[in-house]
Amino acid sequence: MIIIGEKINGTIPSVKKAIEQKDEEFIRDLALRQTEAGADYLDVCASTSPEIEEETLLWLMNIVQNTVDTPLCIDSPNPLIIEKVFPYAKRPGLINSVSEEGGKCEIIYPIIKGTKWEVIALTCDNRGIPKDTRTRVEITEIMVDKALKYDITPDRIHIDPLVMALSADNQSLVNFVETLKEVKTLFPTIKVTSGLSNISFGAPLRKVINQHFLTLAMYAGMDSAILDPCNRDIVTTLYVTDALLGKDRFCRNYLNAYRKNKIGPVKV
Ligand code: THG
Repeated sequence: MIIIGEKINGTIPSVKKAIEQKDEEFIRDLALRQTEAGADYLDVCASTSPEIEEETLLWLMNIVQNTVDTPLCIDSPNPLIIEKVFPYAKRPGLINSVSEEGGKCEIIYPIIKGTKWEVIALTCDNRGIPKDTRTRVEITEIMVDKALKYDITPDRIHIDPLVMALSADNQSLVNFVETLKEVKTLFPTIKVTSGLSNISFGAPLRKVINQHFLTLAMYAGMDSAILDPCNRDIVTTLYVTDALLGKDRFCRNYLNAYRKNKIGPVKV
């Protein structure tokens, strides 16, 4: 599993405060802890007012890059902001995100053409987030076709099928799995990704739902996920599921993580 660490995000109240107070140490600590926990990418999302988003994102990116070598996942709803901060990234990472909404692919694809950058592509368009699998697959095909025009191959694309809240749609996971399967049949090398927390919106015991979603999505073949790598319960789920899926020979990783007190209840 490719882990995208979610914690440097201005929608989280403590991070919002750190951004307002220009608390570099707080951001540095999040970069270090998520890297130590095994994050492959670090999501950076300013989530400020549009006027200061560019400078805030750059500030976050620079702190992360001066602290760890972990590649960035540049997260903004505005492709023009991504275009502006992109030249300041020191090494190839992930763009979060494009979609079929408002010409995003046309802005982002040219800037990652000929690079090793990968991109998260959301299956939505100007009509919004589709309720059905079929439209999600159709939007995927459009985004992949466009990417090929810039020599961006499917293996550099992480499709995010935008999981609905289970409380709003009881077929949410079922649709996610169906989309994943169909997208992978069409494009065998493509990656499928998801945030963990959308599924549990509006429900009690959110973290339990997120954990079980992770297990089922991994079983279905999800390749990457945006999650909190410092959450011990999630880390436990990751190790256990990999072992159960036969992806951990002799359960070596699982046993090592247990010995190092990284999984299960905290031992004092
Ligand atoms: N898809 C894509 N990008 C995304 C999302 C997605 N970016 C934003 C969001 N969804 C993923 N990021 C977060 C960031 C923080 C939290 C949830 C999603 C969050 N964190 C809690 C905190 O840090 O306090 C703790 C969570 C935990 O411990 O499990 O709530 O869907 N492409």
